Amino acid sequence: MIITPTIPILPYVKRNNIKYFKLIAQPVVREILPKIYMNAWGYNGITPGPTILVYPNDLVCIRVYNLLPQPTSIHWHGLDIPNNMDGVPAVEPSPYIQTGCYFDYKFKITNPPGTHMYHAHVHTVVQDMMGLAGALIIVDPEGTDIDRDFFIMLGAFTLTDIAPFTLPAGTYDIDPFSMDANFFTMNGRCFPYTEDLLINENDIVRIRFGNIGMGNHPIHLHGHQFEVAAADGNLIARQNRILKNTILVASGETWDILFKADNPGIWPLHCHLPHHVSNNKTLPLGGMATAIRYRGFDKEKYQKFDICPYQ
Ligand SMILES: [Cu+2]
Repeated sequence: MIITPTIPILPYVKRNNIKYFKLIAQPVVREILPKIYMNAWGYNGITPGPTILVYPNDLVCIRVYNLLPQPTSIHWHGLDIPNNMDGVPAVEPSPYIQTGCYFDYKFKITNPPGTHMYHAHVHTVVQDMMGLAGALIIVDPEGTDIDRDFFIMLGAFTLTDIAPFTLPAGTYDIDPFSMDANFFTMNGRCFPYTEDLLINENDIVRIRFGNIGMGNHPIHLHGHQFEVAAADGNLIARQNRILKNTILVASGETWDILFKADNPGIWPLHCHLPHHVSNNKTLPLGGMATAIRYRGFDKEKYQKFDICPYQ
């Protein structure tokens, strides 16, 4: 099962061997921290949009409605599909979806299992930065030895009219042209409002990262080394994998990492750029951070520092 904390899986209806999905591009209000809301754009009421799960060789029809105040499209980022379904009308024979209209993207999933994304590709400088993006994951039908499988979309937003060094409750607009983001998200929320990744000791854990945005994010995991298992949805052969504890997730990239849960605790998983783990320049840990939390871990027992750890 693929878990996308705080983001739902997109339902579908199957008829005549075709999977029918529906996405509505629309303005959404996203609570990124308790009582701090941003006026964003997203799909089906949320940003990032719902996660699309498909299998190799699936025939899909994804109907995209446009309730935005300008034309839009969806680009199926990383998928090898026909030119007219790729969603870049400025270049390709693929249509603009005008306000109030819809388009059916119809294609066959020809890529192997892997992590991909979808995002708007009209007025990209605005629409991507307003939040029009989501995950499209091609699931391995063979199943795997993965016990816990997470997806995290990285994000960065510039909220306007909020004084730096403060976090007043309110609803704020996004400046999509800004190069100076003040809020950094995992699946559309900032720490400590991100959701922990719950695991069990001895689990084999996969975390899939995606990034559509202005920034590049070196994501660091504490307490473990991980295998870099896939790049842009392409599996890396086991003998070619490197062990790391920080992976740079650049804009447009997806990376899958794998590790064995062999060090019980509550371990940070966060972007290593200091500005990206702050909420609007305030001091406490915030932004693009979450925790890997082992079930049953007794934090209080480990807080007794008078016990010599070497015994
Ligand atoms: Cu970052």
